[in-house]
Amino acid sequence: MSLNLTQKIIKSHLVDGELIPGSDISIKIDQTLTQDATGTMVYLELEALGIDRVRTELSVSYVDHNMIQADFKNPDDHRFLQSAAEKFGLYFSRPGNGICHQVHLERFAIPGKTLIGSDSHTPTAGGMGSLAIGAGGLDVALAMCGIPFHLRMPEVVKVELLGKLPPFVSAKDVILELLRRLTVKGGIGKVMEYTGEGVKTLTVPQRATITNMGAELGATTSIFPSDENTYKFLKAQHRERDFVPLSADPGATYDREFTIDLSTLEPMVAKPHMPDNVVPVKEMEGMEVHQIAVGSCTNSSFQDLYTFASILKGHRIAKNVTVALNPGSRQAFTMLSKTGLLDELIAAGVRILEFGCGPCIGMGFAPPSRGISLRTFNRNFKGRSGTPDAEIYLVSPEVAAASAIYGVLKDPRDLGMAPIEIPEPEEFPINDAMILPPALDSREVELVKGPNISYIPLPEPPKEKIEGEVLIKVGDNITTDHIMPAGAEVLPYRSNIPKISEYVFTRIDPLFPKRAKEKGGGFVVGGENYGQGSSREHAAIAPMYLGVRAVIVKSFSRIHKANLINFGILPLEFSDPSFYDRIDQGDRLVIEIGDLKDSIVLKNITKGEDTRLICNVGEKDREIIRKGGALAYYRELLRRKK
Ligand code: MIC
Ligand code: SF4
Repeated sequence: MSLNLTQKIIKSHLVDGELIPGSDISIKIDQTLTQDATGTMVYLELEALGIDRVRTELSVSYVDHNMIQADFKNPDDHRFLQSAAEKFGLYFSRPGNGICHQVHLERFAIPGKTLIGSDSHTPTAGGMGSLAIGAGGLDVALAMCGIPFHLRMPEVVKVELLGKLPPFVSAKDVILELLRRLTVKGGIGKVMEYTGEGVKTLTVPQRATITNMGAELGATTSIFPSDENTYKFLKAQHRERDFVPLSADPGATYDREFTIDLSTLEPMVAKPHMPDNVVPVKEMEGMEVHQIAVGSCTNSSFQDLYTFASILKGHRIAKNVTVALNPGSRQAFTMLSKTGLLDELIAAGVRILEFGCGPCIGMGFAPPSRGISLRTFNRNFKGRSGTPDAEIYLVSPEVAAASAIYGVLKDPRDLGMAPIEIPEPEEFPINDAMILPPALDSREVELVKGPNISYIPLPEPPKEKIEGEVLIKVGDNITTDHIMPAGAEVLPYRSNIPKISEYVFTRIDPLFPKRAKEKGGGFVVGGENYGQGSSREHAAIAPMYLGVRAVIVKSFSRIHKANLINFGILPLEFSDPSFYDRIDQGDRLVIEIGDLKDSIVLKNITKGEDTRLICNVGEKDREIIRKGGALAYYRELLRRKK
């Protein structure tokens, strides 16, 4: 039978289940990655699971999100992560080496391998032909213990690319166009598989921009075939031995298909406050801009930096804008400096920030009040930049550069410049000195924990009947940034659940944590696509710590739902979505879960009404919830295996 590329990789890693969309499957995981903001929990979980050494082919711990080091908390986390990498046998990418996804693409990703990462943009490695999936931290810890990754078999969507991008139109515009067409819910339960003649016109970093931001579609992952461009990239990384040619079988079928003609695309912009609020730049040209930020895991490859710098060459940034760059990796930046273009950026007045996530996750370079900020990033959720009333627009490096010169949103095609020939390096400068290899013998290594590194609270197994108040009612597309904000104030508490729980939902309702504690916990009610965005399991652990027992919504995002299950919070969906309108914050609810079947009765005592809720999870997940979460469930399993 002819298989598409996604099915081929899943089939070759399948441990359990069948390739039937929607059914439960588990797959063997070859590689894992973590970053510091989710990683501290992951290694506390690994410690709690009681294993000595990771069982994957390769696991890497990156430090890229929080490097502000305003006090001891942050460097303590880095030291803990380094000691954990040593103890459990991981590679450790030191602070300042670059953003996990960019470095992983350069140095570790391999076509045809499975990768899960405790970061939602792990699909970046799909640009290399890896099946790369974002997951909650505990799922990544379990994969490191050799436990197969459990998911619903996704539908596979064929995205056929035709033609070639016109000058000054970017890979970013491809994914913005997809977001415009499909919305932030359009990819849920799906893998976006790219095929067609247009594929060979895109380099690996351009493909990675597209697969990276496929996360914003809610897709399980996105993937490109592995072809001669993949070989060229790997060879330039001195990794040609990792090359495997991969593509869909001739005659492979897909669950859905559509086409994008690259030659018809134009520069696009995602307006505040959602990545799918996309219009052509032309529609908004001339809008005054106060700040421009270039970088993030979406657009900070050498090619992106080269494009940005080539357009700025010989210009000064306009006096009404400040412009900053956070390069994706030391390698990309070194390469830029070798071309001489770094000097041009400095001369133009661009501020050079650290090689890391930086402003993308609100770690510095916040916009001014009501400021308009253009960013080459992937998320523009309200408040994420650190300035609650800022307006964030997502654009390509080409649009960012043109706008930096004029101080207004500018279509780069109107600059009158000759098209930029982006060089495809024959060889990248390889220097892995900032990646510490796994220790050979780690029996004596101790985990180094600072005073801010706390414990992992565990949920109670659920009672047959749960009664409580609706602590908050929220709308559609609520992100994990709404549930558990990040940024410079909150990120230092990622290793300290009691402390970070004081910030749950505070971007929507500052009184939420206090109310949840006073009421002794209760329920959260939400709309469609609840929990979209990041993979941070803190958006489940911290509400669980505050006593949230069930989240009742119209529909969930994939990673957040898995995190709720892992931490024993019941993920429930309305069988009749109109019942959502008949519940208010403060209503007293009872849910009778009995032995946790898929249909559960909800009684709204305040309104005197009943409805049915659906607990749409597989049998294994039911058992996990019954046992009081995945840590308790798997700890017992691993102990028995020993
Ligand atoms: C993000 O882009 O939101 C993050 C910060 O990278 C998160 C991970 C985190 O919250 O630590 C993600 O995308 O998963
Ligand atoms: Fe870092 Fe931003 Fe990428 Fe998240 S989206 S990994 S914060 S650069």
